[in-house]
Amino acid sequence: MLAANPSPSDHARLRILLVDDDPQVRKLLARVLRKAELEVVEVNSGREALGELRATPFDVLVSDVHMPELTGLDLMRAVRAVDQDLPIILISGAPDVPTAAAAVEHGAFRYLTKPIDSVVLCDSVQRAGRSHARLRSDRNPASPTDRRQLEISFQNALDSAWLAFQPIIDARTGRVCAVEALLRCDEPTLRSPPAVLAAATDLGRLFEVGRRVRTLAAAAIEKLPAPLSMFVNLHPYDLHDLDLGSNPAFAKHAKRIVLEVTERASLQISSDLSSRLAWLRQLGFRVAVDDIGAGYSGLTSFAELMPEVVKIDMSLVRGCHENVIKQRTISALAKLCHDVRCTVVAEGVETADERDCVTELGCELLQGYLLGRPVRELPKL
Ligand code: G
Ligand code: MN
Repeated sequence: MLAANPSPSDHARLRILLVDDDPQVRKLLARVLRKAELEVVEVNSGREALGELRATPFDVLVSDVHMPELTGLDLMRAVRAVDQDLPIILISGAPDVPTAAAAVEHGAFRYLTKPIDSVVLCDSVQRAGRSHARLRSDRNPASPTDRRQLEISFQNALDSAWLAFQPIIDARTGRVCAVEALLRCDEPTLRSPPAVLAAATDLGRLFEVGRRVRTLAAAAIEKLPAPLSMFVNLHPYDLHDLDLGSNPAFAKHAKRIVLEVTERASLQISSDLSSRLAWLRQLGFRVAVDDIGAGYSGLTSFAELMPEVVKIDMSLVRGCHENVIKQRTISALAKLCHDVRCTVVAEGVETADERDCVTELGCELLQGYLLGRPVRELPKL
């Protein structure tokens, strides 16, 4: 977790986190910044930077782009998962358009190219620090009580979190072959998973939700009759959380776990993410793209993630037996999936007509109220 509430006003001087794997460049930049009365903490990798950000608040992050392991862009994505506001200044010796575009997309404050002019650097950092202070006071207009209340509600949501399980049925045999684990909690102000995720995002505590879900899922799968699999929902940013593959209790069951990723929040495919996916697959996890065919979802994630499973959104399934366009869409999606040996699940099946229609159109697995509602108990074989 990054330090949740960085407060520049607590510091007379702006605190700058400086990340560069080249010690000479880093020392030089640090000297320039310190001369301008800025407090500088130096680290030589993205990983160390995340550790520092977790421990104490900063006003500005200045990072090199080209670094081994976590690049400046990867670091920026990881920071943005939990902190929308921290100004980030990227520095590159070999600027290129895709990096600049990604920098803009994630709201980098500046993208500076080497050799760095010391006046430009100090000026950018000072302005970034001032804009951070403004952002914070706009966002939290003297309402620490609201924030405190949200923190209490969110903590209660995490503490009371439990999983509901909805069966996924083999259309051919009518048998249960998997369950989807769905987050539920007993916090009255944060009833739905999107509400919990929105609160987590506001508080900069997004990774905590996924970690809690995976802890609960790991415990539940111990009791899930073999060979049933468990589908576990991820927020796209969870793909950047190393805990995903390195939590032993969860990874132990990787072969029985399908990680569902939705395009509800945009998915940033990077080289880092591709290698992360390869690693997760090596551990045995399968990947599903959730909500295909929903208003916001394109086919980008399908192309980029090369999932083992695709879940067709319930908006396409609803009334499909009476709608030729829906039928053609489902049929085309199913064909595309079969061509690349990907399993198709129809979600939100509520009637026998819908069930028969999606089965005929090529969906192998079915999920929906007709076949079983989400319940606390795991199915028995
Ligand atoms: O985005 P995702 O597909 O993970 O969302 C699953 C949600 O859909 C769950 O909250 C679940 O309760 C709900 N759901 C599951 N089956 C049905 C269904 O048949 N009809 C409707 N309306 N909702 C469903
Ligand atoms: Mn899902």
